[in-house]
Order: sequence, then C-alpha cells, then structure tokens
Amino acid sequence: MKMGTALIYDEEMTKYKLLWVDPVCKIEVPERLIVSYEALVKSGLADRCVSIPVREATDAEILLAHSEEYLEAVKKTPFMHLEELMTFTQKYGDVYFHPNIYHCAKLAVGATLQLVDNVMTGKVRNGMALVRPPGHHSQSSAANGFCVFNNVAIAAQYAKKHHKAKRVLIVDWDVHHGQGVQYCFEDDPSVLYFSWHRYEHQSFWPNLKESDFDSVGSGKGAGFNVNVPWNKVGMGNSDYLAVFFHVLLPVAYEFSPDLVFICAGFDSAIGDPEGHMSATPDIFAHLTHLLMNLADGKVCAVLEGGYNLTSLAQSVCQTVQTLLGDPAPRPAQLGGASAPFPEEPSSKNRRPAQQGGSQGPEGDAGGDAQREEEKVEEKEEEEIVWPEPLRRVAPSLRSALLLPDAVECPDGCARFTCVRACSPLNATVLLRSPSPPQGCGDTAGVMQAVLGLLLPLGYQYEPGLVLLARLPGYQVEGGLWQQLTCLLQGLALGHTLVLLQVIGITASCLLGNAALSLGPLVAPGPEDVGSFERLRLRLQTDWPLLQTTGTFRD
Ligand code: Q9C
Ligand code: ZN
Repeated sequence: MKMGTALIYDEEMTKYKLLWVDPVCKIEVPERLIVSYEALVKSGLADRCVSIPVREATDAEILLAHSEEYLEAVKKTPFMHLEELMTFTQKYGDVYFHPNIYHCAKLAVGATLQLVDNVMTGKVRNGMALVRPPGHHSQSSAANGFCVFNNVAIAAQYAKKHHKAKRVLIVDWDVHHGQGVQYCFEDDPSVLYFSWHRYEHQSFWPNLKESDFDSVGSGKGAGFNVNVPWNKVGMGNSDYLAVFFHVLLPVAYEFSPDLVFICAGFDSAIGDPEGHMSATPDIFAHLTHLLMNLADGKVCAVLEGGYNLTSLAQSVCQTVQTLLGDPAPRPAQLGGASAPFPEEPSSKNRRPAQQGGSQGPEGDAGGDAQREEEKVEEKEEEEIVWPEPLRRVAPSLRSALLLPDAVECPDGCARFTCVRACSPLNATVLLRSPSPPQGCGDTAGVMQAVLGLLLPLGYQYEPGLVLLARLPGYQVEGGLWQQLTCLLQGLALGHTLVLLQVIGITASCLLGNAALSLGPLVAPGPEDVGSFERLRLRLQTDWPLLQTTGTFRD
C-alpha cells in the first residue's frame, strides 16, 4: 500500500495582490496562503507531509482547458502597466490582474499537476496543493472569480491523458459554483463533477441558471454533473453530511472513480464573508475521510476559495490531518439537517486583523456611503465566533490485535506479548447496525444501506466505540467489508473493536489503508430499494440525518 501525503506549496504564489480599490476583489489576499501554510507548520502537520516542489505548467498543459487566444492574452499581462491591467481586468468578471499573476497561475497549475503525478504513480497516497490564484471559475477563454487558469479542470484532463485515468471525480465543496469546471466537462461522461453552492434562487454570484439542480450534463455526459444549490445561507454540519450521505457518495460509489479531486474551497465554512454558512472547520475532516476510500485512496485536494483567515487556516489543517490518516474528531453540532440554525458560540475565535497599509496605489472608487456599509458588514462578521477545533492526536498505537498464539501476525502488525484486552478503549457505547433490509444481498444494495442508513445513524448517534462483528453465517463480500470497516472509522475517534474469525483483509483497514475499490456499481434490485426506503422513512423522524426531503422542515 502506498503511503504518505504530499504537500505542495511555494511562497512565490503569495507574490501578487490587488493594486487598486475594488470592494469585490479585496478579500482575495496573499495572507490566505500565508496563514494556511503557517498553520500547517505550527501544528507540525507540514513536517509529516512529503514536500514536493511546484513547477510551471507548460503551454500545452494550459491548453488542455483553455483557448490559445486566451493564453496569448494572459501572457501579455506581465508587461502591462497599471492602467492596461485595469482595462484588461474589466473584460472579465470579479477578478484582478497583476504583473506577477501569470507566473503564479502557471505555478498553481503546475503544483496541481505535480500532485497528480505523485499520486497517480504511487509515490504518495494523497495530497494537497496550496495554490493561488484559485481555478474553478476560469473558463476556456475567460478569467473569472479570482481565477486565471482552471487548475483542477486542467489536472483532470492531464490525468486522463498522461495517467490513463478512465473516470475522474471532482468534488467542489467551495461555496461558489465552479461553473468553469462544469462547462469544461458538460458532455464528458469520464469526469463526474459535483458542486454545492450558495445560490439563493440565482440571486447569489455568479447568478447562473446553469448552477441549478437541473443542470445534469448534456449528450453523453448527461447524468455526470451534479449541482446542489443552497437557497439559504446558514447551512451547517448536518446539511453538508446529509448531502454527502444521500447525494454525493451514492453517486460517487456507483461511478467508481480512478482519481478524486477536491476543489477545496473553504468559503463554505463558518465565518466566511462570502459564504455565510455555519459549518465548522472540523466538518472538513469528515468530508475528506468520506472521500478517502474512493479510487483506492487517490485524493488530490486543491485550494480554491476561503476568505476568513482563521476559518480558512483551521479548515486546511483539518483536511491535511485527515489526509495524513489521523482519526477524525467527533462530529459536532449534528442537530439534523436544518437551516438556518443558530450557533452557540463558546469561545472567541476572531479574525486576525487584516494587514493594512500596503495596498498599492489607491484611487477613490467608493465614497462615504459605501465605506459606512463596509464598516457595518465588518462589524457583523467579527461577531461570528465558533469553538476552535480540539487538538487531534495521532495515536501512537493505531490498532491492537488479540490473536490466538497459533495465528500468524498479518503484514504490518507487530505482536506484543502482553496486550491487556481493551486497554486503549475506554468507551462503552455500542453502535448496532440495523439488520440489513430483506434481500439486500448484492454489493450495490449493501452500499446503499451503508451510505444512506448506517452512516447517517452512526453520525447522529455519536457512539464512543464502534463494535464490528463479522459473523460466520452472514457473509459480506471482502471489498464491501473493507469499505464498511474504513468508513465507520470516521466515528468514535476511530475507536473500532472488530470481532473476527479470520483477520485477513481487515488488518489493512485497521492500519489506515484505503479500502479497495468496489468497481462501478449497478443499480440495486427494486425490492432492495423498496425495503431500504421503507426503513429510512420509518426511522427519519427520530434520526434527522436520514431526512432527504424538506417535508420535516421549512
Ligand atoms: N459578494 C472563489 O472563491 N465575488 N472565487 C462575488 C458577491 C466573486 C470567488 C461577489 C467571488 C469569487 C475561488
Ligand atoms: Zn469560492
């Protein structure tokens, strides 16, 4: 099994900024990258990653997702003066140019491609690229939404071309719709694009009809584009988990990707001035964990948005620590999917003061009224507080096996002569899985029950211990058993007690390796679907994470 988590970052990508007054673009600052990287260094996470150098993307690579005319136009920006840059910028929406942004944009694409190369060749298991400018809004012939080149779209094409990836999943958890990615793969069934985004019935930027739920792709790509528009702000941890359990994961497992990209924007986290959502940074540990058993663990996270520096840095750390394999924290605030819900702030978590004074030449574009408005908005944002995520510890002993003397120790395990039973486990609550729906024998049916029933119940219940028993009479296929074992380790801080007759394939999961891919799934039988749905309906009043419609709320 491949090990290691890549971290790809270069300070050079902090070396461009907004050179004039523009209230729309002022949130996209170099500090976004600086605080994210510093948080990884301070927490010791950066040291645990495999550091990989960035490189510049070539023209040919950029042309995988962009037109020649556009590339040639951007190539001229390093030689433009302020006035020319401002004029060039005005051709596009919500973006700014700087003499050094073309260089940084080439590095951002190159960093993402370095990540793909290292993950696809097995030098590392997974990784994260910390990049600026972001990519998911940029289009074949247009910069947009702070994005110049579409880092992830280019990387997905590159993975298909240079690493023979047959199916690529892109999970865009940024709070904005990555319309650039959607356009790029609209008719392509080999790339499945999922995005949730603040929408508010098209009143939120980028205000596109095609960001709605009914844009599902076209031609051969019909069904391979999944949009989840949020029509309200304030979405929280349960809303995000519910969408993963009931929408994304069933589709993703059926698709069975060879590679997973995360358009990892953290403007979907609490405190963000763009998103106005309520999900806390620790939820990204779970979102990451839930994707890590797809594609044999090949996950490439690439930074997109995220404009509250505190929330951003915490969320980046949660994501990287999970990629490294540390157990996810207890999922907090799972009151059930309901929006908006009031948050109970319990500790101060203020935005660090913005570095002022070095914004370059500033004309007066705003006026007093606008400045007043900004003051009000800033004040409101500063009142948003949330508990700082608890320190997550990497356990020094990950798994203990109690084996009869005659049984050989599995690969990667060490035999201790004396392990007191259950000494690492102090919890006493058991999670009992519901008995599987009748006739739920095939892989797709069991996966549907695991994702749609077992995981939501488990997350809502918040067990202190997961007890898994593989009973001789009830045979679960090997890959499925691995998926079940791995996915359930997101609960109870990873405290899992497994009762087995044969250790075999389970050891690998308990040691932190990804579960093997199940291959593309076919539709489960109609009886399975029926009994599954009846069970979900019966339980959903008591277990809000099982709710899939708005019937029970607003
Ligand atoms: N307040 C990324 O997150 N401005 N881009 C919207 C509405 C554009 C966001 C203005 C936001 C672009 C990568
Ligand atoms: Zn965004």
